[in-house]
Amino acid sequence: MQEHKTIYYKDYLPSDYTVVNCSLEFIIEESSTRVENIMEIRRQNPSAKELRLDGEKLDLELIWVNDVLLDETMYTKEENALLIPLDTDEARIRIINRIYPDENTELEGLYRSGGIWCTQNEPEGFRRITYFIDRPDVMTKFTTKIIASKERCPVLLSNGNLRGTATLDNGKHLALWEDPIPKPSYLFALVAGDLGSITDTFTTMSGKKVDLAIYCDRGNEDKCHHAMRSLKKSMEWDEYTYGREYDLEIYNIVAVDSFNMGAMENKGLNIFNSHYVLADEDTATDADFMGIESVIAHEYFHNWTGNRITCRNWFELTLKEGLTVFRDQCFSADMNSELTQRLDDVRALRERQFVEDAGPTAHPIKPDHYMEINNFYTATVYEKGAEVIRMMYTVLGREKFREATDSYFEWYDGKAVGTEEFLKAMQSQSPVDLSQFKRWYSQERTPVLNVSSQYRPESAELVLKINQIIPNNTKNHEQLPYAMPFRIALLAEDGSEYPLKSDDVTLVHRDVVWLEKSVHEIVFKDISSAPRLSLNRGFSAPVIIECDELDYPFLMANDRDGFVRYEAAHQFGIETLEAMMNGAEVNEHYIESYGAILCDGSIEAMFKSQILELPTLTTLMQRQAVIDVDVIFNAHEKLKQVLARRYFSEMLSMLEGLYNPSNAHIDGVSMGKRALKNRLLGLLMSAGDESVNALCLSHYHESLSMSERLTALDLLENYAPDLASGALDDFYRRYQDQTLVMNKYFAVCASSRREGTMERVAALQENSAYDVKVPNLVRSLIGSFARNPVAFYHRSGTGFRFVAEKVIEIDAINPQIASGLAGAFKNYPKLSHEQKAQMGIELERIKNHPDLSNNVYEIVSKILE
Ligand code: 0A1
Ligand code: ZN
Repeated sequence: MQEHKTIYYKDYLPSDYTVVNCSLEFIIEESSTRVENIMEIRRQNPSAKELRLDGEKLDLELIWVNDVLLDETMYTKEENALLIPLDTDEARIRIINRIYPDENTELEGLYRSGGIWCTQNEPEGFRRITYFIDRPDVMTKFTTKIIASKERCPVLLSNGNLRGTATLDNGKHLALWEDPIPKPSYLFALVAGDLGSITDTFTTMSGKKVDLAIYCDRGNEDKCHHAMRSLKKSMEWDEYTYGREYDLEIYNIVAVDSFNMGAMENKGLNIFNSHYVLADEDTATDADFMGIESVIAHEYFHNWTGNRITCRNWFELTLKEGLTVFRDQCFSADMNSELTQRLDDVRALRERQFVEDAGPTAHPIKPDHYMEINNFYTATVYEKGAEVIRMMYTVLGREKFREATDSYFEWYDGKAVGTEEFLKAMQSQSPVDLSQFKRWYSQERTPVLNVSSQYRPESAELVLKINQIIPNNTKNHEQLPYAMPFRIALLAEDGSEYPLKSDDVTLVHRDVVWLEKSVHEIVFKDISSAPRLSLNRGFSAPVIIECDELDYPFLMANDRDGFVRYEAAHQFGIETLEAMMNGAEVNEHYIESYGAILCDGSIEAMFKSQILELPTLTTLMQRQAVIDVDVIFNAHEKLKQVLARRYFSEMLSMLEGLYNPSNAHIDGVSMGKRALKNRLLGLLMSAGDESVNALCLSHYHESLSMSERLTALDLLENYAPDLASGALDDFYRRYQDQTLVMNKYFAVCASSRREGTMERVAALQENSAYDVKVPNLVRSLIGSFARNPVAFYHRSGTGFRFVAEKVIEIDAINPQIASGLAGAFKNYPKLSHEQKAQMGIELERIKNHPDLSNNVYEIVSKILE
């Protein structure tokens, strides 16, 4: 059995040595790559006597220290390190080692994706390329020489600016890259291969010209234009919004098919999962187009928040990720609709992060220990991290926030820092003391605000009582109340807002109260009649609200805050469904309020489609003390049916009005129409009407946009299986050669709520379009199955067994993907006795598997704790 070590934040010490310059030479050959690494080392701790270099899976050939070749007695080689005695303040280390990119199935370090050599070094992949002090607080100037066959690899890329190329003997050529800006090794990148590209230029605000290029597999160049447009918009936005200018002569993006995550912000050479680059109207959904825009922006924004100012250690990951997610969310809001973006972000947060925060793998946005840092690229570090930044933005307001970020960039440019430094910059402009606010960084789980009110007509006062309920952490220790901005309104009969006047609380803005105490009793004055409560407007704090006084129909119809309107419908839906789960009939008031939204011609299509979405199975599961998927699923289907039957003709005629088979435009209005059309079709299909099934089939065939075609396919699969098989065959035939579309095909099959899904998923593993070594395909087929509650929680227990087998099988290939999949078991503590026993057996089986990775071990042992 392997030893699984825990690393603690409290043990952090600065590095004894640093690497000032690193000059790398790669000779790329078919079966292996030779790496020559010359480092200028400087001692930082005067009492240090031994240099420790990280290195994993490296074939060491030769080492020199200050030009003296070392023999094996002069250094110590451990499994993952090289120890060299070194008692000088400066030294030159030269190392030659060999690596094997074709054997690298973990996709960390240098590996081959298709025929392309590429790298992924965050967080600790560089040590699989050469020996190095592989930690983010060691910032180095890199130069990179790449030598490879000119025919196999006409394109040779690395970070920074291109300093020269040359043709060599034996059909080889070389490229020399120099990155003038010191960076941690996790931002190092290299790409070599035969790639197509599109190019463009961008002129920065100070007039410097930047050459832009996007590289992809030959033949896909036409699918890169949306990504290029997104890149240019991002560059402009960061100049305008944050005053941040790009700092190199070149910005390259490369799309590869095998990638563990979405994309990577390597300095001047981003490497992307092709899913977040390639798109055209025929093959990409609206969500794909939006995803590309936001991920391109995210990686670009990292140039300042992550690369120039980086993290002192990996516990500080949210410093760059929370901030960069916040920046990309604001960018997308500015490019599209602010409200739509906010609702999507809140929805994603609650579906993924709230679930994580409520389960056994919960952790603070700044964790204080980890076994495997790769397990901490989570919804908590990213999305909750972004909400924490957003709260500060809300408190400071746009202008002061900008001043604070200006200071942050000025004070810490070129440094590796932590969240404390960011908070210092925020505090410099904050109207309130942020000391207590810092608890958001160190505590875990989602706080609940219990809100009640009392109206005093005689004094025209409203007393608002807000009680923070702070859950214990995963170790069952008590936690302390948070400070947060809480945006509220007290609404009069016509939806207008009473001005908020109170001596009991700090109003950081007109409509934002600053909560700090576990209990607040706030008296609002001059309220002439009993108001309606409008709470947590815009989702100003990432909390759960409990309040039994909310007038849902009123808020749905009258609130001027789009989030509260949406939220009223959402909560009303939850209450209706939960009552049905307990045997009640459908709430007639809900049906009426739903109909009012449906038939309101003044509501913009995208917003309407968002409001009309019923609470998801995941949302409902999360609220149950003991999870019972069947009960939820049945209530959900029944409610859809009731709504569809009640508003059948309205929905049908609205659907027809939205249907335009020739419209495949990628703009907000068209996307909104498609979203609403898909929502209505989804409701109508649950009614079980033959004519709607036929209509769905015709939508499948006639739609020109992938969003519509895919929705129709999914609905046929779930509601009209007789028609589905022909449509699935058609889809497969059309797109079998396009791996990005095959991901969608596998996802539809694996998300099916019909009986027999597991058997079909098992069989699809043999399909020629499937490859267990390609993460996107695994996520689409196996990951979608594990996220399909109806199939995964099947009473037979076979869903648990199947996913456990896959976790073990995939762990031997790619531990990061395997541990992601193992997260599917995180509802273990909330299962019924019988299902818990079934899942427990599978979790034990995984945990006891010999040679299990740290990645999977950490997740499974937390779940079993
Ligand atoms: N920094 C990237 C995310 C990323 C992290 C790890 C990876 O491989 C192990 C890849 C990408 C981002 O935030 O986009
Ligand atoms: Zn990021």
